[in-house]
Amino acid sequence: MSSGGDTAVAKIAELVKETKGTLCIAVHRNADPDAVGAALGIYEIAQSLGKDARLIAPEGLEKAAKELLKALGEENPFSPPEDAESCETWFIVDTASASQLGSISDAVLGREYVVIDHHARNSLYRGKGVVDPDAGSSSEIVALAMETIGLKPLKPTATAMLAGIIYDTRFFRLAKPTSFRAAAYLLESGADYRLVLSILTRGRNSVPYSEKVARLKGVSRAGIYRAGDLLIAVTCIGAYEGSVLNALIDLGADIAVGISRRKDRTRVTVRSSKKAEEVLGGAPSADIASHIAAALGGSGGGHAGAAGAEVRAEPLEVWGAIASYLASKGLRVRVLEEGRWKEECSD
Ligand SMILES: [Mn+2]
Repeated sequence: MSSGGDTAVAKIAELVKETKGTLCIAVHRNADPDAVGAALGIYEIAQSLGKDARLIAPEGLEKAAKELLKALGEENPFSPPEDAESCETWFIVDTASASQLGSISDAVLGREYVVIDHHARNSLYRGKGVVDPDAGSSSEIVALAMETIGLKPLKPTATAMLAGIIYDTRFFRLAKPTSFRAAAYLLESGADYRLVLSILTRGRNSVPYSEKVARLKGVSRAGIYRAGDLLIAVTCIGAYEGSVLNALIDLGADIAVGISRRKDRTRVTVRSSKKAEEVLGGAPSADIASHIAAALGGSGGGHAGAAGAEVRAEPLEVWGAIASYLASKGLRVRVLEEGRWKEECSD
């Protein structure tokens, strides 16, 4: 279904040109900076072609996106969902499914529409547009489309699109070659890099107090192990598992495991790095979660980088199951530092 690549990107302006009547550009609900950046880019392409264009946000913008627009001195350029009725054609950006369109879903799907997205699975795509999982963001797809037609975005748009790329690639950690190419084009067009960094890092200080405590506790309790070249961190946590494990991955772990005791069961959360994927093959987080579930009786599954399992077993048995998964890959676990997670998880 994908129609990625340079030739497809070159067609985006053509697709805008072909639209008839009022062109509306939709983002997903609770739109993030990538959705906003990509939408503003399409809006500018449409304006440059003399189209009557409108931006529609079905259910508002998320915090980082609001702060971005505020810092750019833009009044919220999005029209309310009620305006969707007057739209004759649509561009849907950064949105993978009809449910993400919320209340405007029927208005959009009843019309001609074009999809611009980078999610691996997009159930809206009907052959018109670009769905390129090899792109790190939707904003970069649109930026490269602008470059193709020699259209330099205005400074606020360029800045918003750069924010979209940096946000979705987690500060270029998940960047693809096109992310850097597009970022270079946006910077050359006047994007304000320092403003983007200050907006996107500001959010970090607004992490709730309890989440910060959970992260610090999780890190301080962690046991550190080595299997081949992979570093594994295991910790015992009761809340904010994802946040704690992402912090451990950021600190250098290739596999981070959070074990959480519940009354009669043990919840296991797994995150893993790109390197773990290269070394172990398959989808490591999901494979570990499934292995734990199969070994100990329970359920488990997820994605390559993030997964979870729930079992009726002791934390030490969970660790045993992880070690047996690694053994099945020919890796023996060695202890670098036991940490305190076993004690913390033992009552
Ligand atoms: Mn995105």
